[in-house]
Order: sequence, then C-alpha cells, then structure tokens
Amino acid sequence: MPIEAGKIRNVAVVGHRGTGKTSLVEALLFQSGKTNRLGTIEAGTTVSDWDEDEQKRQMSLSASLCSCEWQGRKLNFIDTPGDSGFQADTVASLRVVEGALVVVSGVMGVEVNTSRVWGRAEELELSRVVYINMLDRERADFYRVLAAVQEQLSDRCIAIQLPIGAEHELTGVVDLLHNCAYMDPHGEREGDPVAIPDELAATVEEYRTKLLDAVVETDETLMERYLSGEEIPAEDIAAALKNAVTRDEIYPVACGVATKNLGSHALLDLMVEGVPSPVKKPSPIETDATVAAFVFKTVADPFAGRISIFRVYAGEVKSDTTLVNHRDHSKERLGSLMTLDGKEHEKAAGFGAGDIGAVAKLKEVQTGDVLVDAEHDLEPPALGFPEPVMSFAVSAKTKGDEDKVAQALRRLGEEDPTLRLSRDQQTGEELLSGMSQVHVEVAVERARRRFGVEMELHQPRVPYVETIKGEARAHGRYKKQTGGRGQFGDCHIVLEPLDDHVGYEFVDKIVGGVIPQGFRPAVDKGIQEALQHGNLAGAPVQGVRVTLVDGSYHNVDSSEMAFKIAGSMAFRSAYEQAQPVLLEPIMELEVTVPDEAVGAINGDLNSRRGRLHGMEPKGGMTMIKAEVPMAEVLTYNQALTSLTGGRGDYHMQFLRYEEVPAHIAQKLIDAAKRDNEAVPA
Ligand SMILES: Nc1nc2c(ncn2[C@@H]2O[C@H](COP(=O)(O)OP(=O)(O)O)[C@@H](O)[C@H]2O)c(=O)[nH]1
Ligand SMILES: [Mg+2]
Repeated sequence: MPIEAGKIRNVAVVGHRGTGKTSLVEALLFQSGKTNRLGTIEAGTTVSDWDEDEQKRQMSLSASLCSCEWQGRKLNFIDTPGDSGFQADTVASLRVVEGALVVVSGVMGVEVNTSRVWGRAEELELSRVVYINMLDRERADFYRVLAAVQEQLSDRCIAIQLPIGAEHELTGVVDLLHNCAYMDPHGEREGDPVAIPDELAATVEEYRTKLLDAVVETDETLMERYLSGEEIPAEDIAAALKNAVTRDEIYPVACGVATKNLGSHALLDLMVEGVPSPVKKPSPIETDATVAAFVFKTVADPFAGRISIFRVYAGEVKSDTTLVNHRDHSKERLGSLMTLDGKEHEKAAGFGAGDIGAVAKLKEVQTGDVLVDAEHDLEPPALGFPEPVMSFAVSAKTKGDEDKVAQALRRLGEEDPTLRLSRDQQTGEELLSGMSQVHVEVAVERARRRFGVEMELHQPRVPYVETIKGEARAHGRYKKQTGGRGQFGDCHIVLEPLDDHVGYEFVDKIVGGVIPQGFRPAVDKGIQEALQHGNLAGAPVQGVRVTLVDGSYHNVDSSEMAFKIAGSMAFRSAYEQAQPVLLEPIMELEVTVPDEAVGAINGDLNSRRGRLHGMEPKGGMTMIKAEVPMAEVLTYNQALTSLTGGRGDYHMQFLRYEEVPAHIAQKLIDAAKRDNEAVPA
C-alpha cells in the first residue's frame, strides 16, 4: 500500500552555501532513527554529500533525496546545493515540494543566495520554515539574525524556538509551541523534553506572546477565544499555525546546532505539525490522468545507467508497469523502482500521489518530462532553469578522444541542464558553458571520474565581429583563359552598413539581364563566403547590405563558380574602402556584494572599461549593474572572489556588439595578422 498523501511532507532544504544544510539533514535522519550515527562534512560521512567530488570539496554539488519517519509521517528531504553555480538542482527541487526549509547561519545572517532562493520559493508560493543554525559558533547571535531575517526576508518570520545561552555556552533550545526545552545532546540523540529553565521565563513569555499574537491573527475563532482570556491548547495553536504556514501567512523561525543534533526533535515536530502535506497545496499539473509523475532530476550513473527521480502528482506509480511520456508519446516500462537515501538505493514496489521516488534505465525520459497512464491534455510544470553565464573552450587531452569527450559532456548535460556543450561557429571551438568556473571545472572532473575521459579547459576566444561604417562601390572581375573553356564572371556591387550592425542583405538591382538570372545567386554565395572572415582581423562580417548593380557575362566561359569568385573579389575590394571596424560583445553584468566592497568593485569595473548603470541596496548587500566588454570579464570570477573574500556573486548576459576602441582594435588586428602569417602554407 502506498503512503497516503496526507502523511507525506516534501521539504527542500535550501540556503546559502555553508550554512549547514547537509549537516542538518544528517541530524534529522539521525534523530528520526533512520541512521545510527551522525556523519560529518569533515569526515565525508554524511548521507547526502555522498559523491566523491562533494566530499573532496566539502560542499554539496547536486540535490540529494533522503527520507525518514517521524510521528507516523514520511518526510522526504531534498538537500540542495547552496552555491549559485549549482543552482539547477535547487531550482528543480523547489518545484516539487510543498515546503522549503531555509537554513541561515547564526553568524552570517541573510546572504546572497538566501535572498535569491527565498525569492524563488515566493514565486512558487511554497510554505517556508527558517532555521538559524550554528548558534554554538563564536559571534553567533540568534536575535540579531532573527531581526535580519524579518527585515530582509519577511516581517512574517516569527520565532517558534529560542536558544538557551549563546555561542560556546549554548546549552539547549526552547520549543515555544509545546512550551518545553531540549538540552544539548552533544551529538547523541535528543531525549525527552525538559522544563524551560526559570531564568529564561521572561524572554520565553515575550516570544510566546509574539508567536500567539501572530497565529491568532490568522484565525478569527481562535482570536475570539484568545481575547476572552482562554488558555489555548498547543494542538489548537499548532493547527492554526499549520493553516497559516500553508497559506504563507507565517514563516516559523526555528534554531539549533546541526553538528550537535541540538534542535532536531523540535524541528522534526515542526515539519510534521507546521508544514503542509501534498494534499494542502495545489498541484502544478492540471490533468485528469489517473497516473501522473513528473521527472525533476536525472542522474547519469556509470553503472546503474540513467536514474530518473520523480514526484507523483496523481495515482500510483508501480513497478513493472508501462507509462506514456507526455512529451514524445513514447512508452516507458518502469522496471525497477527504488527509494533513494543519498547514494543508497532500495527496491520499491510503488509510490503514491504526493511521494517522491526513483526509477532506473528509462529509455527516452529527460528531466522535465511527465509520465502518464495514457495520452492526456496537460501542461508540464516549467522548471525555469537559468541560462549558463560563462563558457570555456574545451578540448580532448588526447587527440582522437573528441567524440568520447562530447559524449561524456552530453550525458552530464542531461543531468544538469545548466551545463551546455556547443560549438562556436566563428572560432570553431567546442564550448562548455555553465553557471560558474567551479561548475564547469566540476563537470570536467566528473567526466574523468565517471566516464574516464580527460579534457582541458581554456579561456574561450572572444567572438569579435567586423562591420563597416561607410559605403563603397567596387568591381570584381574573374577571367581565366586556359586552353579550352575559360572562366568569366564580372560584377559591380555597392556596399552599405545596416542599422545596429546586424544582419546581411543582398539586393539584386540588375537590369536588362547584364548578368543572367541564373548567375546572380552565385554572386551572393561568393559574398557570403567572404563574410566568414573579414579582412581586418579574420572575424566574421555582419551588418552589411550588398546591392548588385551591374556586370557582364560571357556566353561560353561564364559559370556559377566564376561569378562566385567575382562576387567575393568585389566584396573584398569594397570592404577595404568602406571603413571596416572591429566590434566586441558587451555583457550586462549584475554583481551583488557586501556594502563595504562597493568602492573596490566599482573601481575594478572601471579599470575593465565598464560603465556603471545603477546600484540597488539589498539589505547589507548592494547590487551593482554595469555594462562591460566580454574580453574584460573572462576571468571575473577570480577578481570578484578576491575583492569580496568570496562573498560576492554575479550574473552576466550578452547585451549587444560595440566598436572596439581604436588602440585595442589595433592590437587585435596585429595579433590576427601574426597568427595568419604563422599558419604554415
Ligand atoms: N559549529 C558548527 N558548525 C556547523 C554547524 N552546521 C554545520 N557546520 C559546519 O559548517 C560547514 C558547512 O556545513 P554543510 O552542512 O556542508 O553546509 P551546507 O553547504 O549548507 O550544506 C561544515 O564544516 C560543517 O561541519 C553548526 O551548527 N555548528
Ligand atoms: Mg550541503
């Protein structure tokens, strides 16, 4: 029998990198009895950071699914990466849960990715619980961080737990809802609750009142009872709280120390009592299908093959049944269903609506697909993956391995859609694009470890282009007389710039058939070939209109080939006279940094020929918008890290092409000439 949807809680554990999400999931699994020891990041023994690369870097790189039981409910936790370079899994995980557990460091407070992921949860109307972690650390301060959370995330963030003591003298946590306390278990399982220490009575009273006020405000009948002076039982408050959390009217704030397992008991209670089950939130798939499952993540396992992780939205997904892929109507047999706990797989018979499960070896299923019992009308939920922001040129370490490299990277791309392999039409380079330098580097390591292929990364070449600023008219004539049949093509063209330096137009203004209709497309073809490599720096030419105005032909010797050559000759000659210039890509850059780093960042952007467009305060952080030439920000990652001590974050995207300043253009032109001469004949 599948588990009833009302008894399931699906929770994505999200937050900035290094706030203790993975450690917290470890603690929750341990406290629930799912595991028998509390693994650590340092020893590489946590359930959810099971991947070798994660252990080496001591950070989560992909989402990990783990489940446990508490109060007769099944809790599915998805531990997500906090680093924005690895946000694909975080974005996808948020799509399939009802609740987000937002972990915040008790020292650092709200950080860049805390706000970002909060915004995403807001868009998806997810219920949210905040957990202030690391309260044992030096300079940790629950009340300061609570205030920051209220100011920067939402003023409806309300404390539901309080710390007893602080920093290294932290001894326990108070559960305001159940009016009890838990003492520090020092990494053991938390035992039964104890009475709240007397010296905390006043503070507890103050925050309990704040909590009650907030809860009763969301429930009219409760409000009446409260105002009439009735002592309201914890169950009633919990029920009203759950409704308020379900409707996103309250975000409870819990706290503790993940690495000591302090606060886990109260947090698990809150997951069950405070977070809505799948029944209480609207499904993102509207369908009358009797079975519907949404694949939100794919793992490219070298041994088990492809593993698809899915959320069931309707009916029951059973082993050894066949479902239809809504996208391409193909049939998929679900041979081996399994539950996942980090890397552990266990055979499963089926998954009911609301649950999350996995299946190996589907044929054509990709992340984002919906599996249904039969053909139905439905709109698959959008996962909303971001576009990659940076690219590296990638090459096989060993000649001849190019296909293997491409295949390995393509498989990794199936697993992580923000990782993309493409070929730069202009430079001919194979480009690997991703969300950050580390993101791309990790992909290369994974390809080596999982699929045994070695490759090298290089700075990609900037895709410069050429265009013209003036007009010119030129004549191209190709004539060859060798014995028998000769070659003859002859044309006059006018070259003009197009608006915004984009596109190519060919206009045929031949009158009286001075060039027969059949040969005119050949002139166009010859010019298009010449456009591939401009005379200036060998970059492609764009933003030109060519008008074919005159020419002549020969009855016997004229051919398409001859007119193609004549066209390219005319073009080259006109191009030289039409003031050719070099253009470079300009990127739109958004940098978010701590306020105190703003001066240094702006100075640095200035030295990179950047133009500032505006600044926006973001609660202790500032978002700077600027336009910067791509050539100047190929290695921006390193600069930002060193200027902000790793606390900055950035995004960029292509904006438009602009003329390269003359002194820089000259260097590029000279370099291109040298390269050209260096090529052996
Ligand atoms: N002192 C202390 N350290 C913690 C706590 N939680 C996590 N850590 C440490 O903080 C680091 C980052 O933890 P991790 O769970 O990987 O954070 P994540 O990136 O959010 O998953 C690791 O070194 C943990 O051992 C805590 O409550 N107290
Ligand atoms: Mg982690």
